[in-house]
Amino acid sequence: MSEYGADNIQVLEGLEAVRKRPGMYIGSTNNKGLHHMIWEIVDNSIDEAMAGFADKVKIIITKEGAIRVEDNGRGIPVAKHAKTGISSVETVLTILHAGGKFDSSTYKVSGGLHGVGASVVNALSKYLKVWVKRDKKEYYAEFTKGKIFKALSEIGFSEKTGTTIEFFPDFEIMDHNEFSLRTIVERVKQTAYLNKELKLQVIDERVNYNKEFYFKGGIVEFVNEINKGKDAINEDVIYSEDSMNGDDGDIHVEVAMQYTSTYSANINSYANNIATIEGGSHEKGFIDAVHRILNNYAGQNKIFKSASDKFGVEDIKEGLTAIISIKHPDPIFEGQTKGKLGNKDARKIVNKVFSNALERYLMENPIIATKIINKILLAKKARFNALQARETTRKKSGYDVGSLPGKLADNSSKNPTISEVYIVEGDSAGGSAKMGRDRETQAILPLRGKVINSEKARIDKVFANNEIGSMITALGTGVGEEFNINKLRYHKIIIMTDADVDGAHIRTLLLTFLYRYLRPLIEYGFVYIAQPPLYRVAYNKQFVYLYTDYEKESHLATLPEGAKYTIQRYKGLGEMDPDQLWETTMDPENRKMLQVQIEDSAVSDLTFSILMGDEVEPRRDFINENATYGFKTDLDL
Ligand code: 0RA
Repeated sequence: MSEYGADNIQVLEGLEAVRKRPGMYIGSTNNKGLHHMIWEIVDNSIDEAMAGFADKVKIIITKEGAIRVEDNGRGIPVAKHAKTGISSVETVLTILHAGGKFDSSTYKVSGGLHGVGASVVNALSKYLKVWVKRDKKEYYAEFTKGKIFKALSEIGFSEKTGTTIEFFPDFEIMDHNEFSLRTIVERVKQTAYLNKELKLQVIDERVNYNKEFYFKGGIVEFVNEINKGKDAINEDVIYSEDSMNGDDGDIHVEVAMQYTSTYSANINSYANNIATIEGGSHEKGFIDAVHRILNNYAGQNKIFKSASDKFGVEDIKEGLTAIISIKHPDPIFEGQTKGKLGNKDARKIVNKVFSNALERYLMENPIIATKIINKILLAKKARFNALQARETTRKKSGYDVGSLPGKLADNSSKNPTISEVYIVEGDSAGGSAKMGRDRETQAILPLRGKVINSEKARIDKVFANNEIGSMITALGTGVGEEFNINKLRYHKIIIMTDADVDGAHIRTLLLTFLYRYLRPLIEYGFVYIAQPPLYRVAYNKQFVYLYTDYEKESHLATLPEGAKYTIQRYKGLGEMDPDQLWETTMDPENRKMLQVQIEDSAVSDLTFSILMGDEVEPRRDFINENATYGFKTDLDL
């Protein structure tokens, strides 16, 4: 074990820079940046646990709305730091250690997305308090806006060891938001699944919430959770774990997978506990392994008619749920959202580790192996039919690739960055939208027939659906292997449905399709939900549009007692004339829209399966509890 010391801190720099340009260090000052502050602190405790020195981390949202993180690790060292002349605790919390690592002999989760450390959180906090227990003593220090307020001192005795940090964000710098229990639990739960030895406890003192997350089975339990309610083909999750030497030291690999009788793929990868939503080398290595081993197995067992016959990658993905979790000594995160693992060595190593495990599993379980092979044969057949269905749709409707669906009222600009397409439920609303729109930038695609449920239907049926077909053509990107984001014709895809149950259902069907087949459109933030008003209140010859029940109640409360007003409740978009629709829902100056975001793909997969899958009961419960359809939505004004 290397000692924490001056050598490990490469650049000493004050915290003024952080307060001047917070976005550079914490990503943003919005709600996301605010929660990022928590992970910067928690990750240090998790590192301590992953190094084998702690087994429990507590995250507490205090009554006052501060965050307190407690671990039972060794405690941050308190001795004087050679370079700074102050204690190591104070050094860690007040000096930006660019590129510095405490201890490179262990994996660091904090080497991840930002990995900027506790000092950045301190700089952005109105106050930060730290308690350290070590060497039979307890120490305390306090900071304000990153500066020492009470220097480190001994405050008592303790038999225990560990670190506790409490901070309250400085809302002069961070946007005024509150910590979200849901966001915290979602991330904590994921971390607990990925580290089977770790106990994570979340307490929200504001609402008396207290729960411990501890999954002895780790990612095997994660897969079971995702597949709850689905029909498993291999009852027991196939699992393997191993460490192998890569370019920068040992890479630790864990993979769990299970086939179900569903049609979509749920492949979720992580590197050093960070979700790699754009995939990357580790995910490629896994897919290579499954693809190659299943083809080999089918070949050896004379499943194919000719030697050149093989499963495609898309075939082996159908109904496949997997978690790939690696711990890499020096992870590189690339891509648009820094969500793609770049390390080349991870591909080979994951491939090798999982190939061995899968090969052995198939040999030892020939009956299940046959079931899996049969499932993939069906997928292969369906993919062939889907190609034909797409061809037929093109021919039947008299257009070839590139020509647009007849019902699309396109906009005149050919510049995708300023172009928007409204996908509108029903012909009458479509008519109003066409008349009310800005013709240069806004295209209208009215939906007439039923939108197919992409969760329950196989790929060939999905592509044969007329509404899906016209949507794909209008968007321009193509799907599957043809998908090309650079061909996207509109940078805002806006779903506009009625504010009733049917509207919500159609919206969910559309989102399910986009999520399953055109996920990058959501990941890049191109997908929005229009927010038509629910009410129009007329009073004293004036009227206002109100978008939620809360807004309506608040507005009515401002009217004088006994005021004579009228309320109109809009049930459908069709009740608004073109001018009203423009003014309330489509005018970029006035409209409110929700941007669709994926919080965590594994969790989203879960909510999608619940919403759109076969199980009726969990689905009903879920709709009652949750209105956001597994997506987080942010206001975009
Ligand atoms: C460096 C060295 C040692 C512990 C830590 C850092 C440490 C940091 C944090 C941050 C939150 N919780 C933490 N727990 C431990 C240990 C040095 C030693 O005792 O030998």
